Amino acid sequence: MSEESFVYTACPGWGDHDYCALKTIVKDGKIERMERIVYSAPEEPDGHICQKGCLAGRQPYDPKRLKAPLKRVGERGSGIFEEISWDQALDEIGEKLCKIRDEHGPSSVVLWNLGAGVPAQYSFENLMPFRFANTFGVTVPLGSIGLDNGPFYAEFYNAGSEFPRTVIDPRIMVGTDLIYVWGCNPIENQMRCAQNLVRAREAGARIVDLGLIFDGTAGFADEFVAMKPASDGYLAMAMVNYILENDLQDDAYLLARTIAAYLVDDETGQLIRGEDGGSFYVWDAAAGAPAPVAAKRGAYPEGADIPLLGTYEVGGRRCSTALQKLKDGAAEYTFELAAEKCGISAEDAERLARDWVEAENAFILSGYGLRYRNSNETYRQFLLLGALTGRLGKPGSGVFEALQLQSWPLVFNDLPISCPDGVASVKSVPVRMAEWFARAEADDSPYKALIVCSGNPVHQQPDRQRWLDVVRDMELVVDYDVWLTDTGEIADYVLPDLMSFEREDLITGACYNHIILQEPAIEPQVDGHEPVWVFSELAKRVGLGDYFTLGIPEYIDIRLQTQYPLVAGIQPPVTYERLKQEKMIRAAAPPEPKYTPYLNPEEVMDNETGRMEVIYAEKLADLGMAVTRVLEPNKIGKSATYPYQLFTGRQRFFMQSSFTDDPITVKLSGGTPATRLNPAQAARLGLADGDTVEVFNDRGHVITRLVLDESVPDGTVHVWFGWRRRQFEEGTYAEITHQCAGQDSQGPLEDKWFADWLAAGHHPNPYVESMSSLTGSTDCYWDSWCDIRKFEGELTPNPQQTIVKEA
Ligand SMILES: Nc1nc2c(c(=O)[nH]1)N[C@H]1C(S)=C(S)[C@@H](COP(=O)(O)OP(=O)(O)OC[C@H]3O[C@@H](n4cnc5c(=O)[nH]c(N)nc54)[C@H](O)[C@@H]3O)O[C@H]1N2
Ligand SMILES: Nc1nc2c(c(=O)[nH]1)N[C@H]1C(S)=C(S)[C@@H](COP(=O)(O)OP(=O)(O)OC[C@H]3O[C@@H](n4cnc5c(=O)[nH]c(N)nc54)[C@H](O)[C@@H]3O)O[C@H]1N2
Ligand code: SF4
Ligand SMILES: [Mo]
Repeated sequence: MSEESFVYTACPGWGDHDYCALKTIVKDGKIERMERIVYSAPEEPDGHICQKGCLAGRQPYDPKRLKAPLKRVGERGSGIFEEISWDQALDEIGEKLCKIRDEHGPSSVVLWNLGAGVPAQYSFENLMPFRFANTFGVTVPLGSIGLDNGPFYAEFYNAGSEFPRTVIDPRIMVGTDLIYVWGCNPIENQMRCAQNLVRAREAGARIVDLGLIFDGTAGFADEFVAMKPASDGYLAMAMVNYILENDLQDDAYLLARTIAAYLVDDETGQLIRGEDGGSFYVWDAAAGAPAPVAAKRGAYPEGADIPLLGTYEVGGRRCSTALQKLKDGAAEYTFELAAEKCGISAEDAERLARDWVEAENAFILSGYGLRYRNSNETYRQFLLLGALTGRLGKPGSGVFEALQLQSWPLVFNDLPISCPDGVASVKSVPVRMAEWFARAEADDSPYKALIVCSGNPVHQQPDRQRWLDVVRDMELVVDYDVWLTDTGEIADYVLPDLMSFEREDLITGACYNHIILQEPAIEPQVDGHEPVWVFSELAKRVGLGDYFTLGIPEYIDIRLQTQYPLVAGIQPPVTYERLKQEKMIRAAAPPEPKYTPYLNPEEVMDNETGRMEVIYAEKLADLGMAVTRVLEPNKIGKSATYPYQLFTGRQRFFMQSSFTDDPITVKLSGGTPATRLNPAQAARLGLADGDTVEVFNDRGHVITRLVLDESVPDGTVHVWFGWRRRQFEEGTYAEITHQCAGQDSQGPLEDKWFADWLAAGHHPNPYVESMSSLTGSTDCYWDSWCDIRKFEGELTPNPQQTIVKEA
């Protein structure tokens, strides 16, 4: 009998932001089972594995996997393909790319690469498409725009930087007194968070879930506060008002770490600056005069008595402190208004505010469940609640905005790989989504080819019909995936990638402070290829072969040659060879404290003042948004005929559109997709459990069976996200969800954000600076409204049923 052995694998459910490395147990050349990873001390107890991770080892053997390159033989979208060889596929794609480039220029080729669901997203799955894009000169729609944006906006206007701010170690919650889970569902969606929520509660924390549907986190929490959609800002601002009205803010913290005391010109809305521009001003009550504070977190004048509130006269102009501005702006947000807008009682609103202030230690744990146009400001308001109470960076307290649960952020030397000619010579052309759509929808669209390397845009970037319209007249559509997705169904060529179990790569998602080598667990189960091979072969055929001569070990060594101290400080230095021996190596991260943004009280922020600016974002003054306020959501499609909020949030057994092919996860998810409705609402509409219903708006429809469910609030129609179009009776929710980051959902505020980001010296191209793709947009899937009725017509099953022609 042969022995068991093991390798490490990036979990195919990686895109849930848990970034787990799995221990893959292998025997006789087959995957036996998945186990939790055992890290070296001090992270040892933190490796975990969830139900999806346990099932992941089935996936390589799934009969529905793409087995060989496919070429469309019927009409585009007819779903009729034949299997072809890799040589034929790459030769034909290469030839078409050359022709399109000759006739229309390289930027007529569009590359879509949204790493959200791909393991490991900080890996060759990203780096190789970037290298190809940046040398070929493709157009890059700012692909991930419209995804997970609010926290990035909030951090940019607070601290001037994004990535290190949205990463947080969930273990810091253990030992706190109070946690407001506000707009996310970690118990079902975020296993790292879930296990630490459980530990936090065991250690005495009270957990309150503020949410829309009664989800798994609501069931786990000590209290569920049922919010109306997109209303959260009213409660958050009422809490801000309560704190300032009752003088409950943490003055010492605000003075030291924020611009609360800085003087703002009442008329222009700009901070008062010294003539040289290198300093700002605060009021010195002892001297009865303004006093300068140097830019970049200068010290306050010695002996000065600096008020945080008040209005003063400086050089004949009326000025107020930033905190005074906030106090004035927040005054309209009463608990009564919050009660009316959020659908809770004023007493509850006040109690939530009081508890937040009075708890010794407390967290707001938000995520990505606020996908409304107005939620960028909501995230700013969460930060504000943290800053006012001195909790950003205070051990035992804090605000999680995003669900980017890592440990210490690790940065690798990736630019030489993604930009082989240097940043200045990068050829790919970034275009903001709304602009890309406007051009692509025009009769004389400049875009002739679409290559999808990661992601499933036809399904995830609705509204779907607009994608179909854009793609219809293209000369070439290629999809590189593991499964035949909704996007693959409309492609001309579908190329099978290997799964993470079959390829070598570096796992760098700061998996609890470890750098891990992913080694193939098994031989490829299909005629697929990993991205280093695929892009090297494609590059040869379009005259870029000279850029693609290295192999995986060489690329890994380049990545490891980073100056970033937590990697560069590892002794002896970490190399591919060392990783081959040791498999995992701990970063030079401190054992304590655990990573949280704002941890260092002396930190100088990456903005002009060097202090947190969440109190008053001067840059937004010309739009009247320097002091945050509650914006209205978009409600695109809402009219007298579309009265219901459509909610298509995460499903615990699917990872976006992944895991929707495994019969076990499909069965656990109910077998077929359903629309869920509150029983009282269904009764009013004359609908019964098990009816076939049509959910629709002016963009499209979806037909499913109806399930009555108390956990869905009145006024909401719920369909789980993830199901493929061919799994529905007819249509799909992606038809009714409105286009993300499209023309309807972007305005002056988003434009300003993008402009400010560039003005701060950032690169507009996500293939150079990855977080740039998150700027200048808002999340807005939930701004979709719909109606629902019993379906009694004839079902015409989804036409794009896929048939692979027998060879
Ligand atoms: N209606 C609705 N729409 C949404 C959302 C929602 O909640 N509701 N959520 C939005 C959010 S937050 C996100 S992040 C996006 C997600 O949007 P996407 O990233 O487009 O979603 P995924 O389904 O994860 O797509 C990843 C694709 O990568 C493929 N894949 C998996 N492993 C590999 C691999 O090893 N190699 C290759 N080449 N491909 C692989 C998967 O099969 C899948 O087709 O969706 C957004 N769209
Ligand atoms: N199992 C699984 N896990 C995943 C994913 C997956 O597909 N499957 N996807 C991953 C990705 S890319 C992302 S972005 C995250 C998203 O994870 P989450 O941030 O948790 O997002 P959702 O599940 O979409 O929504 C969470 C909750 O938001 C609440 N909500 C909706 N509207 C409102 C509102 O107006 N106010 C308040 N207070 N609450 C509201 C709903 O009650 C819902 O249960 O999940 C990640 N994890
Ligand atoms: S939490 Fe996510 S990454 Fe971790 S095992 Fe589960 S599916 Fe995989
Ligand atoms: Mo996401």
